[in-house]
Amino acid sequence: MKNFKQYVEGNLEKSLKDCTKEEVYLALLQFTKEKSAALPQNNGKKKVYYISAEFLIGKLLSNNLINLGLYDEVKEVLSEAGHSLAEIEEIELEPSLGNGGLGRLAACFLDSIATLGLTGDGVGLNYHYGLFEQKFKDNQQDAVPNVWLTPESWLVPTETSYKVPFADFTLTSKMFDIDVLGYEQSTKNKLHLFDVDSIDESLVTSDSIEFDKTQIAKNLTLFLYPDDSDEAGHLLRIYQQYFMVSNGAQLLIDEALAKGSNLHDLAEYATVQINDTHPSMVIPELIRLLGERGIEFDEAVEIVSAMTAYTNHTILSEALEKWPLAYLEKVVPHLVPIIKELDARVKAKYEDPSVAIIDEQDRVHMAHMDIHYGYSVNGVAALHTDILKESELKNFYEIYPEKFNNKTNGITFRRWLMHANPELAKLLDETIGTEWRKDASKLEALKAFRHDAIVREKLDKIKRDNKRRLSVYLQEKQGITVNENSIFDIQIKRMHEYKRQQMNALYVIHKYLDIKSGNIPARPITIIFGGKAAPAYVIAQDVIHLILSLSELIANDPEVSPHLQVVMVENYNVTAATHLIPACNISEQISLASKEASGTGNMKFMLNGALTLGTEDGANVEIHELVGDDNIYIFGEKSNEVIAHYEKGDYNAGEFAKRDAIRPLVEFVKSDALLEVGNKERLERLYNELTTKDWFMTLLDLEDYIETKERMYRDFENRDEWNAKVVTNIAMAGFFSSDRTIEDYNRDIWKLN
Ligand code: KOT
Repeated sequence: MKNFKQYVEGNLEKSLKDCTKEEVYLALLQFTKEKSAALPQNNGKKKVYYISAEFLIGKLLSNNLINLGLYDEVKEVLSEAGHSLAEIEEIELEPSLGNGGLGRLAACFLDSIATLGLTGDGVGLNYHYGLFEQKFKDNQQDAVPNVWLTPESWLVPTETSYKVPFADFTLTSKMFDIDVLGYEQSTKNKLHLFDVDSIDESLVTSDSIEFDKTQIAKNLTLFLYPDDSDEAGHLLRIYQQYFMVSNGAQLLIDEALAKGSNLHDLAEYATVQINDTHPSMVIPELIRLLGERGIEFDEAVEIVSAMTAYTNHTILSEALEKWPLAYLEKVVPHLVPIIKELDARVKAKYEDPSVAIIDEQDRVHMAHMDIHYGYSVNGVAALHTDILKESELKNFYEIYPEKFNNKTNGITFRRWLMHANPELAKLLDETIGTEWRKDASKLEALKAFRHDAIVREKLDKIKRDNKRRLSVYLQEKQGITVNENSIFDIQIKRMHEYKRQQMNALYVIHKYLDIKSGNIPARPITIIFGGKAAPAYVIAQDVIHLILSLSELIANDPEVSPHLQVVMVENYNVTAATHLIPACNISEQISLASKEASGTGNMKFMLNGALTLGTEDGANVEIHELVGDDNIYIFGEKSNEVIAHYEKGDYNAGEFAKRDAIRPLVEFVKSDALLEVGNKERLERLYNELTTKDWFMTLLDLEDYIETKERMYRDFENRDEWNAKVVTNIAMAGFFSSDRTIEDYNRDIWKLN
């Protein structure tokens, strides 16, 4: 096939040199789509359907060029013609079809399924607007609609269409596909995104994410996770979820029939991974569809139970879906008798009300249905799975010990190393050979270079270059100048109290007051935050406000600003992450122990040579085990201690707030100095929250956090020692390749050939 230069010059009838950036981008998109269209579909007998409300795929151009093995060639051809691939990439709009970890994990998994040559497709919804775009105004978050769909995108319309029945109408779907390429694989998979053909984008104005939630045929796929603070919002979510799973189930049955299934043997052709409970209605829907096709109820239950597996991503009780039966009656009345029958069978067998599907208040516990009627239940990190077995889902574990298993999360090294940090990838090639690109466990060979002065020196230079690049990016994007010689301390993730960005903000106050009192740090410090807060989550908005207010206060204080800078990156997303992570020295993973199921940012940072400052939570525990005590900075109370506090109810924020080391920090939140740049209502509310409730125990770990971070900053000054730790972290990161995770899923759960 022609190379890119010939392709452009043949198609556009002008030289690559003379093309505008936009012309190059469109040509490159077309070129890449044609290359991937030419690849045959993976077509094993059995297929995994990864059904998920979110696929946070991010930009695809570089990703696809890397996987096609064309990245270096295209980069060179472009550069010879005076273009930069990095600039061309910027034109692509990021599909933000997810909130955070759960959606990004789904995207990494699709990459790894294809890379391992397994037959597996994603099934989701074609949201017309991604997660809202975050803008800062008056030190507060403003949420505006986030357009990503343009006439030229990676979506390929298909002829596939289904009828999806609801209580009072039937919708016709249309399936769009995105090719999913594996790394240097000759076959591909698909991400199927379903849409309704009657959607009406005019319901949305450019400056508000509010819209009429009642016109389902016009709004069903408009937004990812529409606001659900009222009943209409809840109902819309149920409409979305059912639309997604009914399409997925109909597709799965059609594809199995086409391969020769007689439906009695459906589980030999398909297995469904239910990505948290948003797709749980796939269980009653498959039973219903099999019934329509002549299979008796008992047998249908048996078939479906042999082909559905559930992944739990959180123990936060407010995130565990429990739909009122009355809502399901309003939206999908045809599923209700099936769900009631499934529940009746459980109740006949087990008296324990805690394992019922329908509770005393007539709410349907979606996870309970998955556990009783699926064949596998997995958590996403060792500690998380243990907590599920020992506390959250203990009663289920006692009934079905054989169903429970752990699958520690992973990340694709194609995006998070090869693309995000090409210099580091090159250093690895030169130092340990290129095998790690196909087999991440080979990274361990780097350990032998822990004391190699040249390797350490090179790592140091790569980090400095990445800091410079990040600084240019922040300058262009947000007009912010950062000091490249400072230590970069980064916390990027969704804003949530359990993730404790507020603890990091209290550290900032500590450091500010310390500098004010004359203690100048050995090296300037840049503390970077990034993350969106759910529009209805008031306290999370207040924390953003605190960070932005601190940032302004410090920037305007000439005594402090040379030594300390606080940056809150606007509209943090996958693209921003690829710029931030390679430039980081300190990776903040400071959730309250037991609350972060796994985390995956922690893995990306480690792989890119940052050291972790973290609690013993989620996958931090496994990072700690792999690198050892000397190569990670752990602080705070352990998960069993935290769980005991909740059980005994003995955590008292007010007591902690009175301590000498803590009082000045929390008092500063509502101080006159801060109120000059901040909003009284927000800051006072946050102060009250921290000093009276503090449900996620910020103050419990604050002193230990401050001490540990100070120790880390000191250690950074011994750069040889620091870089030895960096080497160990990179060397041990191979375990967190999503290729390993997917091999585990396939071996234990999917069992594809
Ligand atoms: C959101 C709503 C309901 C249920 C679960 C979620 C959820 C969980 N969204 N993201 N997560 C995160 O999933 C990641 C991938 O497994 C984890 O690494 C992370 O700890 C979860 O918070």
